[in-house]
Amino acid sequence: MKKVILTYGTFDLFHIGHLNLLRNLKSLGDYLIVGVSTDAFNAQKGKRTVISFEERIDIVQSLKCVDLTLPEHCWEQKARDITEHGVSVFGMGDDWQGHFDGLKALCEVVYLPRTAGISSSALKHCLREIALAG
Ligand code: C2G
Repeated sequence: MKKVILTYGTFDLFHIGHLNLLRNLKSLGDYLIVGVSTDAFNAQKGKRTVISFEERIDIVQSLKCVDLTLPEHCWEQKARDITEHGVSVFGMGDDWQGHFDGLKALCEVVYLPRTAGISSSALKHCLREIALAG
């Protein structure tokens, strides 16, 4: 019986913080499912991405530690995904600490340490600085 792990994210400008999290989540089980936020959902989150959904999900799906990707269309789909895929553990980085404790009724919920010093927002800022410097 495989132990299924589930997480979600935007994964814009994919970086080592994303990879560390996905690797650490995969180490908790045998099968990692990653929901990637669609562009429409990011607009709802108030997040503008540099990389399109199609390219973001393609990058995540290509990772050795990822077994399945699915589009994340809304906040509410998590419970259905957990049930549909027989998820044992739902995990996020600890910047989300406590936000998804309501899912503890369905599966184990873990929040793993974020990788310090890297974020998509910081990368976007660097790109902007480089562009301005010409
Ligand atoms: N992350 C991390 N370390 C970083 C940056 C991000 O561990 N330096 C983690 C975040 O905690 C998150 C995952 O990587 O668990 C994806 O981060 P984002 O792409 O920023 O995802 P977010 O916009 O937080 O969307 O329904 C949940 C949302 O879709 C999460």
